[in-house]
Amino acid sequence: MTSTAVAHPNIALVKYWGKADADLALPATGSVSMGLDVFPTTTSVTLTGQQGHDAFTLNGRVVDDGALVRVERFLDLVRELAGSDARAEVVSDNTVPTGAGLASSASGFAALAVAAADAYGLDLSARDLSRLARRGSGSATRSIPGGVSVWHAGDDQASFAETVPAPPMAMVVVTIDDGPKEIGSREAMRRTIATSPFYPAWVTSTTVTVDDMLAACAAGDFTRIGELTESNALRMHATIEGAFPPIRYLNSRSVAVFDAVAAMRADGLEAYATADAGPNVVVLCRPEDRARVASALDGYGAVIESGTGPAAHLLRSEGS
Ligand code: 2P0
Repeated sequence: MTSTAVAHPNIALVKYWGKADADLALPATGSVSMGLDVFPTTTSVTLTGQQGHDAFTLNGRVVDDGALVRVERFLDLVRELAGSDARAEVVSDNTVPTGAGLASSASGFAALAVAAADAYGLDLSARDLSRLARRGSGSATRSIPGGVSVWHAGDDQASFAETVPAPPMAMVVVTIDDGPKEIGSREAMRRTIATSPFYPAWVTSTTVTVDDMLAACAAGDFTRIGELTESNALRMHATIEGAFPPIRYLNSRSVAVFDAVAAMRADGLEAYATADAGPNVVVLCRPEDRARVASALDGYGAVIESGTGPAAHLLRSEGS
């Protein structure tokens, strides 16, 4: 039995930064994101029935380090739900630049959740798939639904993501550096919570921003969505920079893109910048402006345009 699923990354308009419960992967606040239609991850899960370990191949290479442990722990959850002890072979093709702050774990664990649930014979709702993906990586919760989605804070049952009404939007991804980041977001979140004096203010302000963002999305107010997006990203980076020892993900070239985007707005081209746990910058714009925004940012890094992406879905389910 082989099940194959595809999922896309998402970029948060209101960021997730910090857990309320690490074991259950419950976030300290809600978050809102737009799913991309570029950089898909395609993952196949085949039950081998063998004892011992699961096997994991990523982009043609056998993985035997911490990433395998993370996949095995995730599959343990699926096995528990399915009442199975069968081991699995996971083969994944991830077109996101791994570790570059573009949430490769989001599409990765969303595709794995859909494929593994099918392979183990679980018939999960979209909500329960989202809750399952959450246990692999927080941001994967939001890669289960398509379009613009909200990931609710709450307990294990209530913390899932779902699509919300929003106006048509596009993003331009400016990849400044596709190498692995110096400090992963999981560790960086822990350090931020433990040492940044700004963290409590991040939690209270982001809780308000989630509601403001959902209202702006429902109203189709692109300008407000953009303003909230850029402000929330800068607040997240300020909070992270307040950690000790400090963590700084944005470099001078990232800041130059934020400046270029501000200059676009001054020229009447509405665009807003955001950035995750790495130096790359993602620019939110109206769909009709994406080519102009992309050409204005050519030269700052590798530029890729994206529309709003689909929900994670099963591609094939083949019996052996
Ligand atoms: C986000 N990020 O909302 C935020 C903004 C990065 C910056 O979610 O520990 O890989 O697996 O739950 O999902 C990256 O964190 O962390 C992330 P875990 P994850 O997209």
